[in-house]
Amino acid sequence: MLKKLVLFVVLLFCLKSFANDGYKLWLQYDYIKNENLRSEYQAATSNLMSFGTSETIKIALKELELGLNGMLGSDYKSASKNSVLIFGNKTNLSNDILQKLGNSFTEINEEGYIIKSLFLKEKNHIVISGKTDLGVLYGVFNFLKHIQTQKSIKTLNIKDSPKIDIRVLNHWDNLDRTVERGYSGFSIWDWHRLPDYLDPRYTDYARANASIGINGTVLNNVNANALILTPQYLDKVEALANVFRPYGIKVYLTARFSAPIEIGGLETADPYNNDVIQWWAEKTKEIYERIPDFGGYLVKANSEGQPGPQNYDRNHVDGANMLATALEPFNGVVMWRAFVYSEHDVTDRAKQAYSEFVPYDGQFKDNVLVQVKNGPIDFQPHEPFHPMFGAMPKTPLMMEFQITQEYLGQSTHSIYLPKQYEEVLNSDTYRKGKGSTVAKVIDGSLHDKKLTGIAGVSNIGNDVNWTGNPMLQANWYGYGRLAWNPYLSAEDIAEDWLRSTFSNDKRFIEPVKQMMMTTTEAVVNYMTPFGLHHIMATGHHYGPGPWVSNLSRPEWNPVYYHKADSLGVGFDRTPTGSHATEQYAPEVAKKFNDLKRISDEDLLWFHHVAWDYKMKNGKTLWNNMALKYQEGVDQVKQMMETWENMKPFVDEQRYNNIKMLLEIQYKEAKWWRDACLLYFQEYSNMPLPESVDKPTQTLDYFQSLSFPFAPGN
Ligand code: BDP
Repeated sequence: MLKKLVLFVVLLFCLKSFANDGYKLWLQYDYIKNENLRSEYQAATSNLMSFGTSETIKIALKELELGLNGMLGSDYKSASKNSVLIFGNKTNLSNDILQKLGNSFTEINEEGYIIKSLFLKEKNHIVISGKTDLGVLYGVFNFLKHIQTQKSIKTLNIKDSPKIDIRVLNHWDNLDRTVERGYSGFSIWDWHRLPDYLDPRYTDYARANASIGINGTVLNNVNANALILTPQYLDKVEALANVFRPYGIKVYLTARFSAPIEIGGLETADPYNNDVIQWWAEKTKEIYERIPDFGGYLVKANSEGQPGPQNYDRNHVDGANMLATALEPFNGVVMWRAFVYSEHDVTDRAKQAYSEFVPYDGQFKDNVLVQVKNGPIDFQPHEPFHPMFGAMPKTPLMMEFQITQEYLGQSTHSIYLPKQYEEVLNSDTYRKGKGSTVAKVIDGSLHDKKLTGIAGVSNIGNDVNWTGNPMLQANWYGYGRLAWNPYLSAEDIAEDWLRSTFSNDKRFIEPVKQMMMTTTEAVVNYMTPFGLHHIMATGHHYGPGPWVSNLSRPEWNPVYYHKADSLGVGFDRTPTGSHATEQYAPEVAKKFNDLKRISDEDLLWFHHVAWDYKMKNGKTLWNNMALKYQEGVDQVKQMMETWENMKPFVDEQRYNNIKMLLEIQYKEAKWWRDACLLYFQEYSNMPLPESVDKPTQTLDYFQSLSFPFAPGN
């Protein structure tokens, strides 16, 4: 009997290392095998004392117990009687502890936390505190991260606060559970069974977000359906808000501008019409009666066919301010998107958002944020930063990053996006001299903003591992970390993620971290080197389509963006072309205009360059382009090789998962290289350099491929 039991336990243990479906994300809480470390952690945490009775504090306690049990073993509590781990918000702590914490509380904001080691009444204490219970929860997650990443907890003295107020995910999820640009299954919101059936996944979602500091979620697609605002759906939204609340996650909804007509029975949605104003006021009140901490509305107006104030000869300010007035009594905000472009503007799509919005600076109400995509076109593998950043000193500008990989190989390509986010955040707008980075615009420090925000278009779906590819969990994680602190380094975040998600073994972390750090460069190389952009196939954007020229709107066609001809390739946005560079501060514009100073990665974004143009390295543009495509392919090969060597450190399930996906990525990188080079060669009329692999198919073949059921469309 005993033998059988032992066998069973051993078997269970082995199975564990084979099967990890990735559902637990970065909250794996794996047992720490290093005995010294384990006893250090055990000694410090064996007595937990929580102060406060809120749901949030209960969650913090549960999380500590779960994490410590997992990492230190179930007997950790008996380790020592001489130390105490105390957590609770400021108002609940005893005076002697408060005295020891001194003026720490003046250094954190409402969501911030303190973690401090102190000696009191003959005992070692670790105190985790904040001004609010939510701050305490964030502190608890941070403390657990210390142990997950195996840092010393002997003398802790941490004070940390989020630098951005609104840190939201944008779900482009539809009410029928399809997800626009979603590549990880269907929407996790099971609208049909809500509000009565509460999928445990809602709690797990809130917990994962809280663990990285995300504090809001926009539940539905920016291409909005007005039904979400009907009582039938608000019942469901309310149920979700109740689940999320103790985790500090506020719910926001996208507001379809024509909702007063579609569900309100009015004849107009004109923001100057009194009935319309009244309708929004009442609708908003109805929402707050259900959800007192409702965050507000996200609006896509007069963009890609969505209705908006311009349908009534009003402008964006009129529309945004009307909604802001309705939200004002409840402290709600409007996130008004700047992603607008019109087929009637023949100059340059990249200029339109700036041209349309910058003149409105100073006219929006205080509770309006203008939400701007990271670059001026649309979430490309590489874009220069959006010229609006820094150009509207009187308006809070929110960053919109895309976590889902609409244009970056979707969920099969393992791309570590925080590297791209970091580049954007570090870009210097020069709006108030050198050092006026995009991060300073977003966190409000450049122009002293009271309200700040950041949004990430979610890559989450109902796939068991949430993101369709375990490697892409890092993008959700990294987005959250940068939303909390936009000055963190992508490399440090990658390391934390790897340690929390897979292993603390250096032989694993170093190579995989290096691999992750090359991925954004690789995808640019094998898809759109030197500033090429928007050359993806039509509609689903899956795979190459630089030849596409038959779409009804000029700026939907790849040929509009690359402008390849017998002379050269690239979009001239300098003063000899569309003048788009003039939308940047003079220092930045000068650099972009100057062929000698512009960085290679922005070259064809801003210039039409001859095929035989000699680049900085002395080689022609054509040769460099071909070599870059090849380099991208080689980089993916290298990623595969790195991963092959990681087998000993990763459970079999996730190891194989990632391995198969890397093989797809490699195949598709070659597809991109071959299709693009064959196509551009028709214009350059130049041979491929020796070291570039010869395409194995014809251009006709690549052009004949079609994917009617590619996801996310
Ligand atoms: C584009 C997407 C489209 C979105 C749009 C947006 O192709 O699905 O609706 O952006 O951000 O990238 O509104």
